[in-house]
Amino acid sequence: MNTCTQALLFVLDPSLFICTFVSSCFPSTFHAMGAKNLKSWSFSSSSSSSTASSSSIPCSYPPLLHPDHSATTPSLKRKKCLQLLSFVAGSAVLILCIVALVSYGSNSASRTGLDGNGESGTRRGDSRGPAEGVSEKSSAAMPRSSPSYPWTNSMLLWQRTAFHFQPQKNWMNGQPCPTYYKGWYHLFYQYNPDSAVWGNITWGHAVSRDLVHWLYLPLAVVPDRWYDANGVWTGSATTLPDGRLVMIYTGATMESVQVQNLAFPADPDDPLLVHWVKSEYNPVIVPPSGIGLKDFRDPTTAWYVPTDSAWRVAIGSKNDSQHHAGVVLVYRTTDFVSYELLPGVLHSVTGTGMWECVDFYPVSTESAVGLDTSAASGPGVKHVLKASMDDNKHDYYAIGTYAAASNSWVPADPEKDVGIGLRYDYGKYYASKTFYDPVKERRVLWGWIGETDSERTDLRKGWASLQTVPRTVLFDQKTGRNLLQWPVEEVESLRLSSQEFSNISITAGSVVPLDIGKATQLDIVAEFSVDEAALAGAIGADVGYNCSTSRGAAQRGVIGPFGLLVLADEDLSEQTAVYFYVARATDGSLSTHFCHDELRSSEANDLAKTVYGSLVPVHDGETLSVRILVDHSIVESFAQGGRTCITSRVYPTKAIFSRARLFLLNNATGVDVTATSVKIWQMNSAFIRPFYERDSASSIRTSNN
Ligand code: DQQ
Repeated sequence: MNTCTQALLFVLDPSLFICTFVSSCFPSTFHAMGAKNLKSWSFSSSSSSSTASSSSIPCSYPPLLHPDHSATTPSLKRKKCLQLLSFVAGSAVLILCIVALVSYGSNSASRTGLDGNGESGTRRGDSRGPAEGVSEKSSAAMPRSSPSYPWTNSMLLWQRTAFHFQPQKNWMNGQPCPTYYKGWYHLFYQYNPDSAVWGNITWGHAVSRDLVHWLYLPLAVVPDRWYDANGVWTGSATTLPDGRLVMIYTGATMESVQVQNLAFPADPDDPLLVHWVKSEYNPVIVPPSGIGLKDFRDPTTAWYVPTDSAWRVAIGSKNDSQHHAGVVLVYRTTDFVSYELLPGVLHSVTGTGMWECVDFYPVSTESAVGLDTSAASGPGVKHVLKASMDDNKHDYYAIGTYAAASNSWVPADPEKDVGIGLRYDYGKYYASKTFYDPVKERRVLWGWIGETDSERTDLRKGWASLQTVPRTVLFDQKTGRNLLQWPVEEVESLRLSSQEFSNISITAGSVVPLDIGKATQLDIVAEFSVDEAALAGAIGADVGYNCSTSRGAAQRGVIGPFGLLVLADEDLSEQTAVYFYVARATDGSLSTHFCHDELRSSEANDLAKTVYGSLVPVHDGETLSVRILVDHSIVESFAQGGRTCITSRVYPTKAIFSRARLFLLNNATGVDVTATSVKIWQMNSAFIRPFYERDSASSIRTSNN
């Protein structure tokens, strides 16, 4: 950091200045402090070879934050620092004068309601989410004063994914609005056309024949009326029995009141649905009495109730006068223009706060097919209620029984109610949404992967956020208690060459490099078995274990962690661990945890890095299995056929391009583990690009269509 930059930093943020100053003057002290909790274990530098061989774990670990990138020696740096200190002291008076002048100028600008760009409101480039009722980016774990990491352009470029949907540029957030119409899958997404931070929310639009390759279309619905002037927010598509499509979306009015509006395709014969018209009746629903004007958003896909000859639409909210309860209101309509609020609420859970992006759909408990949203409840059918918790930014679901007559839904297990029980994904994942795919008779789930870096880095790289790969959702008939999520089968069309390893022994406290060449776009399916005799002896092992409160893969237990290290560099200074951790209670029962550890995923320090995870049910006779999709900066994992899923957004700085490696890991103290089978496919890139006229001639049609 040069002298001018440091002086400017001193003016803008004294605490950040001190932090940066100390770190650059006394790097070893600073980095030891910062890295203290990160480096309790490590793997030796092991070169990958064509035959997998294990290496043992040495006791030392190079600090992740070691300033390798600095070419200046410490003594020279100290001298420079003293010079800098004199410079800063001497300039302080002058700077304070400048600050006073700047501050006077900006105050007078705000007095006129204009900022430096002559626009009202917040500065261009700043997120307006919290002020407008959505806190869309939560990197709370990231210290506000983290010094900026010296990102290079190639590091940032590498982060762009190859087969996850993301817009060409700028900000995208949840909840997406997916649907199927006349041969095309459509994805409408919350999009800021102007910047890589939240604001100006508009519906971006892309279409696909196969949920893998996507074509960007022009913006679909833009904020141009008083009832959506502050944003065309989340909505849902409903397909009527005659094939017509109705969109209901939340508009944030000029006063930031959340109202529900209607939009229709301008030309129903256009399968691409390029043009949209808004209803002359908008807004069709306004917040009812007792509901906060900023707590009423994200209408669901409507479902038809034959006994009532009417449609129903659910909307999420909260009730602070009832112990901060998250609630779901239900409206009845016959024409989608006039709506009647049904008495009571579909469901509510105290203490959970605002429920965003509610989703409500049936699942078959008897067959492996998806159900249309209007499928009736009854034998063999349960209903899933999912809500995105605005308070903690996690998507929770529960499976229960729906009674249309009484407008109620009851969870099968009240202990695992919405907001306090199961989550779709235990990683960086929020504001998801399903749709019913009539072609393949399946329910498909989309989820939003936010960023955990700084907004300044998002602005620099020019984009922020992605969607997960679309996942099929089924009821888990084996456990009867949870859903199963799995990448849609079309993702497999991207599989290229594969390599297979079998029966690799990973002794306790070792890593095994897997020599697979490029390791940035992968589909991995791995199975593990644990030494039975050792397992039987591990009574009372790690009973209170919890991934997210642990120290990640560094925390050694008797029967875990073991699994894989993805996006790792050769000497393992960067690595994202995907692993199991087994605990055995004193009564002999086993509980298996499935976790992601991001703590060593990047040398960069201006990021939130988390240990994610939860329990995963494992039935007798099942091996421990995981599927992992690695796509540059995204790691999406599905344990035990998709019972527990975790998504990580990571930001490696060294484990990138051809330097990314893959390893097997066993950091348990008490058991040897066998990777009974590891199959790894290199993944092709998907075509995700603008739509050209020639595309209508089905140039990217797949054999599925
Ligand atoms: N984002 C939308 C809201 C929704 C939130 C606004 C979820 O409709 O509640 O961009 O991230």
